[in-house]
Amino acid sequence: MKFLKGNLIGQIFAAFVLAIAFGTLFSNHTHLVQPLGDLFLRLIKFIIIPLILSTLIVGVANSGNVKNLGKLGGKSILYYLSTTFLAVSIGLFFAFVIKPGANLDVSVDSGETVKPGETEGIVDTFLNIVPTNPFQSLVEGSVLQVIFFALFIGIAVTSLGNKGKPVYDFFESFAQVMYKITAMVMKVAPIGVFGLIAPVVGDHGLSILAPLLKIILAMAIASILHAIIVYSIAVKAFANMNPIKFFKGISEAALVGFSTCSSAGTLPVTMKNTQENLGVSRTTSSFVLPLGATINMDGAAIYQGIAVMFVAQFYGVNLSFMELLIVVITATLASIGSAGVPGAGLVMLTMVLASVNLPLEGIALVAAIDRILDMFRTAVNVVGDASACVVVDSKKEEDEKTVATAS
Ligand code: DAS
Repeated sequence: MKFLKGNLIGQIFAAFVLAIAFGTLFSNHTHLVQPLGDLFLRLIKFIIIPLILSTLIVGVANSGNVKNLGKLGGKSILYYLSTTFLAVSIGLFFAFVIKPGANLDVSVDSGETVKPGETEGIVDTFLNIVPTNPFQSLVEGSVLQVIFFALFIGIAVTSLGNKGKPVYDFFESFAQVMYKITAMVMKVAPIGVFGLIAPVVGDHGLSILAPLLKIILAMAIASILHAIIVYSIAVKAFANMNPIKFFKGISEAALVGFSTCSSAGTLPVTMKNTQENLGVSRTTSSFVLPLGATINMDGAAIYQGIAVMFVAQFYGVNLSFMELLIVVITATLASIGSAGVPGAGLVMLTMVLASVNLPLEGIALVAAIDRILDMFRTAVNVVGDASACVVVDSKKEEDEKTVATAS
């Protein structure tokens, strides 16, 4: 047990194993440990808004000018759309190969049809970024509006020069306080992970899982291969980073995302990992990560591809190439309008199924195991956001180097 001392990743893995054992042996009593998981989730959520606000103001003030920020945002969104497009395609491919929905012996309980979810349209998503009352955005925890608010404060602080320095100094020390709190909260992560995972194991006995094991398998394989192939190539090609260093560096956040099913809730850990383990600048991580946690969902996109094929196979529908293309485009765009919270992917699925006229009742087939599929979705979303950070941060340095040598 000595090797676990100070080894947070080891402790979290141990918590996973214990949770699976506890959930299997005491499936009727796992609700007793649920509060431990809920408490941990609340602890990391309370950090999000003050951490994003303080680090982004300081980061933007350090970045120097609006042009830099525009380039940062543009590169981030281009990277997000490219990897999400790839993710849906990979999901469709594995569902076609594994055929999780073919010859499935389960009945659709039509009474359980999931209410069609609404994710914001693209225009509304971008319009809603502008806060009408920044203090309300802070209170309500609207991540994109807080980003917008922090961008303007950071730019104004820079343009004020010495007059803005007191504001800069305040938020600089506030950011340090928030990083310290994040580190303190992470010390209880293993207990939180145990309290989050045990009830899921207890609730999902083999009777529920057995008929749907193929879709869980398809989701797991597609998620792992998407992360290994796409993100390894991206961090190596654009940042010349060793993929092993990348995955090791982001493993804490991936595990927290897997346990909490909330990439927004995992933000403090993702920011901590990308800065401390992957050398990403605070400017990039405090801008790219909150943006990514809201509009970049590669894991959810993989899930769309798999779930649409699953439902089509279950109902014996053969999707045409054009319909598959519509799925890829719809899922890529829908991911922009969904928040990084539990179940976001299921909400997106209603839109993607409707786009190719597949019965929404098919959602009831996967709703029962959505929490397990969401674990894989969220872990990929978190790692995908971190890979965007590494890629965009390195490109930024290269551009700065180019400018420096040119001048
Ligand atoms: N749980 C979502 C997230 O936090 C992912 C999803 O539901 O698709 O990223």
